[in-house]
Amino acid sequence: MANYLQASLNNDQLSVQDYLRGNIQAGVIHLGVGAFHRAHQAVYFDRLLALPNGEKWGVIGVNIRPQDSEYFAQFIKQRGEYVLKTMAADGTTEYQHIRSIIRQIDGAQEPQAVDLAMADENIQLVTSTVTEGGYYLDENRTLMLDNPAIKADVEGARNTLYAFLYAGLKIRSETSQAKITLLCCDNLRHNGELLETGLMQFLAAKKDIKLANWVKENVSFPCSMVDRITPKPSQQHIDDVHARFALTDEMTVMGEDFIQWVVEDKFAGEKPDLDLVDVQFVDQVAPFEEAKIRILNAGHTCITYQAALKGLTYFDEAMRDVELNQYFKDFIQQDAIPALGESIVDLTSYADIIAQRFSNTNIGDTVERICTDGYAKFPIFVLPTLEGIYRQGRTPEKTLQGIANWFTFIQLVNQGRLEVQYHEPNNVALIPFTNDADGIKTFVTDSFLWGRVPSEFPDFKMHLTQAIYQAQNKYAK
Ligand code: CS2
Repeated sequence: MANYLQASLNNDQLSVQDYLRGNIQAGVIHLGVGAFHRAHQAVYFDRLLALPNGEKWGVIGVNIRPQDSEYFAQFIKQRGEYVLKTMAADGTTEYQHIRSIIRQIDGAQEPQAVDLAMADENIQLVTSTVTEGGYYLDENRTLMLDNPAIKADVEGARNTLYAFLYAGLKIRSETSQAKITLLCCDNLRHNGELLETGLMQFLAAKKDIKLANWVKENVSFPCSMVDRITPKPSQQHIDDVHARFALTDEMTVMGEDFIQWVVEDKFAGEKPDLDLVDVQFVDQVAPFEEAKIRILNAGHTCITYQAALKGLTYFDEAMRDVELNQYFKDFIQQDAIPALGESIVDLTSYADIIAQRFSNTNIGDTVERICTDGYAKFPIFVLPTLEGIYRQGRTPEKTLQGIANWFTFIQLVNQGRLEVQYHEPNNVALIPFTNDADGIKTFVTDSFLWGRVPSEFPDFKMHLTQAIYQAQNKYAK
């Protein structure tokens, strides 16, 4: 394989941050090295490493899922180096050689190596992207102790991030004692608080009071909002990188040019100077995360199943579809923004920017990617808008439409009537919805999805049922 550094030095299209990789020390562990991490947090750290005193913030990238071991082996083979391509709506394209993940550990194969790394007092920060469903909390923020993965982890297995945090922090508490920050980077509201409550419940289930007390004293859990649309890298993209730079890079990623990271200023360990590379440290992340989750993520979620039902492949096609474009505007203006209420974020301008980002024809983000994991996404992204509008005494028509289209999508996928692949880690939870006799009834009363709405607003069940009939008439005849 061609040498990355040579490629970037020889080809002025491939930019590289100015630091000697050999001088970099690890200060961060990241759990869950998917495409999003490689296009987001790893990029910020890559920039930080090039600044004076930045060299102690190298990242140790950790895989925690056995099913990703093969993929991760390739990342190890590439020594954690890869090319990031970013594409602006006006067609401006950049290629960057990212080198911040200086060490790679496959935790699914070598869990003890992760524990030792976490015990190292030079590690100040553990970041995580393990998907919204990867925290195993129910609608009451209760850890799903009956879930087989969590159950096994309480007994000593290594399925979830909790098992890794438990084992690593245990050694750290017994050896170095140094404080540490656990920074959740998944799209969950109050994500830091959720990670904290999940971990504390896990420690309670392990009956490890000593470690729980240590965590209370020595660990902080800031909230954060992360943003960059990161499509799944296509084969065409991999081929492009190969042709351009003579690199066989199977870990290359692509994303839009926009990037944002807002972090609550609450570090127990040393705080990296990420503000020097445009990370926003704030006292309250909530207004930023609410705006992002309810406009961007919910916008994606409410449109994508309709786009799939219409047979569209790319998300920007949905934004060019007259009906869906209008739907997005209506959903934002009638439901999402009114439910958000007062905000320090200028919500109208924010939504305009999101509309432009969604319309970027150069990123090739797929409807299929955004359809993934609907069961975990609706309660996080969409439920607050649903509830907020009912609370204002109105009917959230556009939100109901988005939900109804998801239901119809589930049915058609189940009947094998849609081309698109549905990647749904919670497939089991959807089975009752596909039952002809009472599928709709089960769906409209599901408390994981709709929280208190069915009981507090009895009309909801009828409204959603009607919206489902309409969607079925349109798409499922
Ligand atoms: C998308 C996100 O799949 C989804 O739910 O809304 O992956 C979205 O692209 C990112 O959160 C953008 O930061």
